[in-house]
Amino acid sequence: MKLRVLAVLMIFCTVLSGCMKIEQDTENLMRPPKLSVEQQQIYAALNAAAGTDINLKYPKQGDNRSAFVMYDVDADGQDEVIVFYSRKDEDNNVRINILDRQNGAWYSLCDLVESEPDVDNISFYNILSSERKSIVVSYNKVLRDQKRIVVYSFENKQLKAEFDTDYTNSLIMDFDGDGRDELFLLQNQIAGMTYSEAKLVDTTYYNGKLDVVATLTPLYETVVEYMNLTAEKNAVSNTVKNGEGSTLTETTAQPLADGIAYNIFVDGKTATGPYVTEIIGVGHNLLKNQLLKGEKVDYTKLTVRKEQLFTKDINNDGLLEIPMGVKIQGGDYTSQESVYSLIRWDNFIDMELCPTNYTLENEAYKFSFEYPGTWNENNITVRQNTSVKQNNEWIFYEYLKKEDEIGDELLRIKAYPINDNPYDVEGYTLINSNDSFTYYAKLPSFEVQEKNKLAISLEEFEKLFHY
Ligand SMILES: [Ca+2]
Ligand SMILES: [Ca+2]
Ligand SMILES: [Ca+2]
Repeated sequence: MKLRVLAVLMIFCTVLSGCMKIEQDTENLMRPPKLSVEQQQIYAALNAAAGTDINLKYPKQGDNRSAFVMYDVDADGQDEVIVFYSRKDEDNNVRINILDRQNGAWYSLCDLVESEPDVDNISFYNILSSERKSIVVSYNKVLRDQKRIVVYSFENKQLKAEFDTDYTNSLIMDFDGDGRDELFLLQNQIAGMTYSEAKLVDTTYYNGKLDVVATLTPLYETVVEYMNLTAEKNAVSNTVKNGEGSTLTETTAQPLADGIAYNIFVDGKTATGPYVTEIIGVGHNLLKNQLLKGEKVDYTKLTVRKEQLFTKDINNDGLLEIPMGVKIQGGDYTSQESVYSLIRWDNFIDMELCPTNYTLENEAYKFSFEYPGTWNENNITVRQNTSVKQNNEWIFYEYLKKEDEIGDELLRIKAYPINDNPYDVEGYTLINSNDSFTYYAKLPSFEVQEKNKLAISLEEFEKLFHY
C-alpha cells in the first residue's frame, strides 16, 4: 500500500539561533557620512532628541537588520522609523526610538531604554489584534546565547511593553487559527536553572492582555542549545478507495480532539553531545509533549542521534522527517560509533513516528548514502572492510537475520583522500570527488542484479549518493 500525501499544508518556520556568533562591528562602519540623505536627516533628528554621544545598534538577525527600520507602526499609511542606539554615558544599554515625519522634517516621537546590551532582531506580528501588527523585539542579554523578548504596542505615539520575558528560541504564528499570532517560546537549560521550559503566550480570556497561557516543563533535561524549530499541521492518515477498487493511504492535516492543530519539532543539542528532537503539540492555551505515552519519554529509543542533523522534508513530499540514529543489524559497532551510522527519518503521523527513509551517514569520509526504497534497518547490514589498509571501504550486504548471517553483497563504497593515488579500484566506478575525497562504487554482479530484488543499478546509486 502506497502512502500518499495529500495536501498537508505545512508551514516550515525555522528559527536559527546561536549561528550569528560573529559580532557585527558595523556601528562604526555605518555612521555618517555613509548614511543616505534621508538617513542623515533621521540621524540628525535622533541627535536632537538623544544627544550626539550615541552609537547606533543593528539587529543581528532576521529580516530587518538596518539601524533605521522603516515601518508604519501606527497604521496611518505612512512609515515611521524605528532606531536602536545606545548612549555612551549609559553602559551601552539599548534604546529604542521612534521617529516620524511632519512637513518633510523628522522628529522623535518616543524613546525607551532597555537594560540589555544588543538587539537580536525586530519583527512585526498580529499579536494583539488581527488588524494591526505589534512590534516584537528580541534583545541579547549579557549571558551568552540568552535573550529577552518584548512585545510592544504603539498607541497615542507611545511605545508600551505589553509582554516581556527571557527566552532562547521562538516561533511566532497563528497556532489556533483565530487570526492572531501566538508566541511559542523556549528557554534552554542554563547553569543555575533546573529545567528547560516551553511557554505559549497569547491574550488571556479574562483581561485580554498578553500572558503565558500554557507551559511545558521539564523538557528533555540535558538540552543545552535548541538549534532548529519547525512546525507542521497535525498529520493523520486515512484509508481511501481509489477508482479501481483498491485502497490507499492518504495523509491529511487535521486537528486532534484536544484542539492541537500544530506540532512543533524541536531539535536540540544535549550536554553530552548527541542531538535529540522533542515534539510539542500546540493548541488554544495548550502545550503538550506529543511523544509522552506513559510517565516518561525514552528519547534514546526515539529521536537521539549523534549527527548534527535536523528535522526537515528530506524527500520533498510535504511532510517533515525527524532524524533518528538506529543500530545497523549485524554491523561492526566499533567503527559505526566513530565513522558511520544509520539514520532513520520518521514522519509524525497519527501521533506516531513512522519510518520513511534511511540514510547511511559517514561524517569522517563526508558522504551520505540514501537507502533505496527496498532497503531498511532490518534487511541490510553494513561493514567496514577490515582487509583494506586505510579502512576506507564500506560493504553493504543483504541481512538474513538468523545468526547475523549475511546474504548477497549489494554495494561497495570506497573513499580516497583527494591527493592520494587510488589503488585496488579494478571493477569499481569512479563516482565523483569533493574537496576532500574521491569516491568509488562497486555494484553487484550481473547474476546478483538478476536474482536479488535489493540490488540496485549504478544509475540508481548515483541518485542516492550525496557528498
Ligand atoms: Ca505611520
Ligand atoms: Ca491565534
Ligand atoms: Ca518528507
